[in-house]
Amino acid sequence: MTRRRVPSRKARNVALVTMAVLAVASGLLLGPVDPADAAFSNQGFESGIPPWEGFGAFGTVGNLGPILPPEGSLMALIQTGSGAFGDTTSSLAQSFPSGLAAPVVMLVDFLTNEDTPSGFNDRFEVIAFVLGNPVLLLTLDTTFSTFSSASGTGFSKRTGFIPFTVPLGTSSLTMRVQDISSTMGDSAALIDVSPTAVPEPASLGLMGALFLGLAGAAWRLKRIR
Ligand SMILES: [Ca+2]
Ligand SMILES: [Ca+2]
Repeated sequence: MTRRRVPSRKARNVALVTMAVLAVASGLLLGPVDPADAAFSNQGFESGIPPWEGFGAFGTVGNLGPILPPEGSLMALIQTGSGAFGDTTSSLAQSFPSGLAAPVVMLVDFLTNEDTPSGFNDRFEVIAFVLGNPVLLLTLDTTFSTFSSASGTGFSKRTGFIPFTVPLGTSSLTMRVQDISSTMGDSAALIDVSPTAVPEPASLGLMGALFLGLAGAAWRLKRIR
């Protein structure tokens, strides 16, 4: 009498995780990258908007009242007032088909005329596609964020500049500001690149990518159980 040996669940799980990690790592290490497709141009808006793609009300400014660009002499401004799509939404986006070769630290200052908190939960969001998956990198809103006075800016409150990291492997980046429930009290975001970005060692970036691979594999395992 013969018995077919069935791999244990643990062995199958280990194999699945290993395959996921190897797939991510090989894609990063071996995939040919055209530098032009991986380039993140005009990060700090010093040459205006292009190649960023704007939607709604967007532009560059040298200051907003007393607020100056953290880097260079220009920063981007997107807002929910006049010119916004549907009078509610504006965004800036850029894509990098081969994936960013290095992480980039950006800064955003979210400003609003809404009460904080209020039922009109205006928000700013950063959405990236990283290794093919959508990732919400940052949310600021009028309910949960911390604000201080923004006198002289045309807005009543601001968060001050808050950093967020656009990860290695990002293929597209979208930053969006949105009115929620009402178009009366407007909100805006000032955006620039961090002037003091500390280059992340490549090994740390790779670790981050491997972690994403592991997280994805773990999620898959949970699903198939
Ligand atoms: Ca700048
Ligand atoms: Ca609003």
